[in-house]
Amino acid sequence: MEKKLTVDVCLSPYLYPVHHRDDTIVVVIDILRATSAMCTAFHYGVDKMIPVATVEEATEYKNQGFMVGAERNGVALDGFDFGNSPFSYMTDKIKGQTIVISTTNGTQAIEAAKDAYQVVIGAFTNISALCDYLIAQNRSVLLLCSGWKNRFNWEDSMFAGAVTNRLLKAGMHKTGDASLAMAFLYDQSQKNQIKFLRNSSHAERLASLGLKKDIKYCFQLDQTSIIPVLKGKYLVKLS
Ligand code: 3SL
Repeated sequence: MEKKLTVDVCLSPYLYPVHHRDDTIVVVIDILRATSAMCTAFHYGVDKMIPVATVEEATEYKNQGFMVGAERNGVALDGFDFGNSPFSYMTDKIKGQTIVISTTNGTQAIEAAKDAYQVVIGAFTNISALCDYLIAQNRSVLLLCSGWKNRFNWEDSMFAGAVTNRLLKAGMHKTGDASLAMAFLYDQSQKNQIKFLRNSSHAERLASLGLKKDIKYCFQLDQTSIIPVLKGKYLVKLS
């Protein structure tokens, strides 16, 4: 009998234990801005990234001589090499390097899912490569939204809706009402996506920090075909 491949959406890392299945690929999503920044870093030649949940861990790595990106509440933390802006990773100095990264939500979601069958990183900037990969795996998928401090957020959920739609078109089946709702909401909000986005809490937060350029970049489709994947404690380029 052919196996039924499903796509599920988890709207917050807090809910991850409820959605976890041993055999699914988990896509971690933090559109503004952690997973967009990670895709950019790999596109600009970083060799590995080490996502860590706490600033203490980030500090330990910094003390060992690693380059480290650290952000909390949208602000780059003092004493580290990078924040969480994709633009800060558009530099030759990251080529071939291992960079540690700790962010408010994105690295917490990676931590939550680290024992999954496989964890890959998704963003609008790698959406087509990501969907092609997921469709080719013949395996169920869980789209894990990083949200904001365990709350629902607009941009991660919309991305989950966009990916769900592509996977459904490829013959996968939705499971649970979150995937049903996000696929529907994504379609319905298409005409007003900019308006919704502008009013979303994190876009407002980043705009108030003068980061509109980052928001614009993070919504550009297919800037890279690289998919970062978690191997042990490292994110590496999926080969
Ligand atoms: O939540 C995160 O991990 C960050 O992406 C938040 S921010 O966009 O850097 O504010």
